[in-house]
Amino acid sequence: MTELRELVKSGDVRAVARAISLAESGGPEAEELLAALYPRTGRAYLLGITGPPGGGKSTLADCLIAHYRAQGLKVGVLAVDPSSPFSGGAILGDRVRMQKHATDPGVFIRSMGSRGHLGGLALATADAAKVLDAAGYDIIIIETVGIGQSEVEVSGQADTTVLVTVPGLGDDVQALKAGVMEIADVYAVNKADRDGVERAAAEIGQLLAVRDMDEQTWMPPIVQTVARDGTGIADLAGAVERHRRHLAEGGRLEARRRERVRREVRSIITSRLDDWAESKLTGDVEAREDLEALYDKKTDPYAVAGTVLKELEIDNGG
Ligand SMILES: Nc1nc2c(ncn2[C@@H]2O[C@H](COP(=O)(O)OP(=O)(O)O)[C@@H](O)[C@H]2O)c(=O)[nH]1
Ligand SMILES: [Mg+2]
Repeated sequence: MTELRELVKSGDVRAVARAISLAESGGPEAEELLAALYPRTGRAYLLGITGPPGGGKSTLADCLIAHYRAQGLKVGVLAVDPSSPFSGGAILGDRVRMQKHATDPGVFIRSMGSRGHLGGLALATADAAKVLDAAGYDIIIIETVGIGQSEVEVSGQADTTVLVTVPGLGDDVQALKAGVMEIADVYAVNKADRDGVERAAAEIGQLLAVRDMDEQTWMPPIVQTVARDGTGIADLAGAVERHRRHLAEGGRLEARRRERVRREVRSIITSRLDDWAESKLTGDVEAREDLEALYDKKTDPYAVAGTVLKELEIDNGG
């Protein structure tokens, strides 16, 4: 374990891969490793790329890898797909899209699929990012599919989040409005080689214009890109850089990171509580008796939950 930790710190690629696998499976060894690495984290910049499937997130990530590599920065990529258990088609696609960097020692690409519940994936992603951070990667790109509310949890893990849209989504802009828009710091209207790019950009602009603003509020830039040929990538990276500088002022980055790690603690607690509740209801003799009584309508769900929760000194909802 000590050896693995030292190898990760030295940036050893195979150790990084092993550490991420360990973090994914969880357990005491993983926690020990992550605890040892935690003080070394905080140097990397976390860049989230989210948006609907097929929007060009992986292709954009590929362009950004090239951009940052040209500046001599080490880049880690976590391609997260909640719908793919490990080696699903989308993840395979991500790999292919970033293939040309596969042999570059300054680039580490990892796919993360759903194991169990989404909260678990979000935690595993955060932990994988910490491993990469401690290993000395300067920029960590986290690609997530962001279409519903639940994905916000995963994409909320970045310092700067780029929301990728494409022309002709139409109604999807309304869906974006519902939740994902809140988390976007930069908009990339990708596939700008297609018709309707101006309209798509204007629609986002209109949605942004109705928000409450003051001088302190960050106005998310809207950048047009063609990830296929790299058009607009410098603009995109420039927009990310401006946001980064905005966060650096007045302790905003620090505040954002504090909130993130606080939420992380909360999801660790929530996920443990969930496991605990499940094991209580399946293993505890009294709880099972209560459940039988519940099935016979002799008690009610709140009463059963209340009895179980007494052990944790958690009151009823009132
Ligand atoms: N026409 C066009 N196609 C693109 C562009 N960017 C990506 N694509 C294509 O869109 C498809 C999906 O891209 P991908 O990066 O896998 O999307 P992801 O699912 O969001 O990661 C691929 O066939 C890409 O080649 C672009 O700017 N213009
Ligand atoms: Mg992808």
